[in-house]
Amino acid sequence: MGKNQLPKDFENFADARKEGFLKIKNLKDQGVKVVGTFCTYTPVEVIMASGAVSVGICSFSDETIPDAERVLPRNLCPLIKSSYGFALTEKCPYMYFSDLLVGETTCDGKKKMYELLGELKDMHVMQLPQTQTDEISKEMWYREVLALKARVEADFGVEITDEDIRAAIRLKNEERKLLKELYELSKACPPPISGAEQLKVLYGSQFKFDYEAKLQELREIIDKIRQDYAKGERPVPESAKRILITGCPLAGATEKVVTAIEESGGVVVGYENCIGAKTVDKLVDENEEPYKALADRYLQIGCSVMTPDHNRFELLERLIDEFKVDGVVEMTLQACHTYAVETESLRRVVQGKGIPFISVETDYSAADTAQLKNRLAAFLEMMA
Ligand code: BJ8
Repeated sequence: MGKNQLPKDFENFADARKEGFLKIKNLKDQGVKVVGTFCTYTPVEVIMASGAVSVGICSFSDETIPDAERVLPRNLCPLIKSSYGFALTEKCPYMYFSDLLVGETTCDGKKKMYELLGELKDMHVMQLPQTQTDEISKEMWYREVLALKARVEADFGVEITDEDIRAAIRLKNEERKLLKELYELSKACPPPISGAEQLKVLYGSQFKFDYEAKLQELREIIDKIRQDYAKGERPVPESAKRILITGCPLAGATEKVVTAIEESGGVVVGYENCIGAKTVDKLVDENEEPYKALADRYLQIGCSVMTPDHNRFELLERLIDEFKVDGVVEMTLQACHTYAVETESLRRVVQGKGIPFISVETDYSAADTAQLKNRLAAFLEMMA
């Protein structure tokens, strides 16, 4: 298939969240259980192994923030307000159809919001340690993974066998390998796809619930991109400055950051955040005891809620080298203290590699779109 097919394929992923609404309703009608999740630390393989479907809850728009602010303080991260607002208003079909919500004690705002959310929906909170290397934290997280298994089994009246969990781990690993293969295409100079296109696939793939079909679609889109590039298609100019994005989760309203970069002569080659490399960079060990392997892999995710947060910096430095990055843009959400405080350590790491760095703070409104555009355009111009 030729180049003309690709934009349609990207749109197919971009539309996945909306199209998933109907699919999730159909699954519910067939008696399939739905589990809503909020964070990359959730070991979704446990949910998959129970026969339930896991889905990321809507939290990327300002639509429901005024409703949330009737209960929550205004000076709170928009992601937390947005998720809670979607539960209050029942405007997120994924939240509405969820039989169970699973959250983790990540940042303070989120864990306190979960207490209120638990009044509206069935909620299971995993106690996430705040450090990643000591034996007590590892043991605690392992027990939390087992507690999730017990909760899902009890709520859904199923028994997760060893075979079930191993199969779920294999399937999720296959998805990780394909997503990684996809974003690693952007190691090429110039990259074969824009950052906006990469984001469509990374974000949209979360809302495709038929795993076999999803893996097939990912395989096809990767092959098409490769073929077009081999034929000489160069949709991104060689002169575009190669940008790596890091920071808070980015999608929906905050895509304005990607747009601002790519309309100012840059190209986003990678995402070191929860929409990108952070979630897929490492596989779960298929040869270990499954719950131990899950606990080990998930606890090592780099995030500013951990102290210290070496794993974030290790991944970031690796991506800077592998993707020949010209500049790093950090996006933090308003009132996200852990990322905002970590910005200084991050700045030192990035500048230590001799790479320009900028951190921009935003929210889910469109009010700062022009200002973001000016700041990021100036950042890119400085690199020219
Ligand atoms: S693994 S990044 S999804 S915690 S909600 S910390 S923005 S103040 S989202 Fe996150 Fe898991 Fe980490 Fe990823 Fe800040 Fe807002 Fe808290 Fe947030």
